[in-house]
Amino acid sequence: MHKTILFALVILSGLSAGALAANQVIHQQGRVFSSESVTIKKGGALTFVNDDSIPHNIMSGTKGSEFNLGSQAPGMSTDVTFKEAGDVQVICAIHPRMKMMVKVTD
Ligand SMILES: [Cu+2]
Repeated sequence: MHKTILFALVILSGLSAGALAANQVIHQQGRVFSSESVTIKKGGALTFVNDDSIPHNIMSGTKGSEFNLGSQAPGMSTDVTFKEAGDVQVICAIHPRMKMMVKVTD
């Protein structure tokens, strides 16, 4: 009896921790990002998903927050952590019209 209750508590707490840690998800579909602008806390991460049938190449040249994921195949999902506060311009190196802003707050 006691063991059963403990087991249930472990499962419940595991689920709620997972829900709290869930990243905002940015989709790439029709060669656009699903959001033009998102706000996250410093140290937080976004999950970028490629829903297109072509590769994308997400990157940023914003000073202090530079990154380049390289070619992201269709169906792939990649997390990017933002460690510096400020506005980070995120683009696709393949499709110049794909742009979004990540506002990273302290
Ligand atoms: Cu692209």
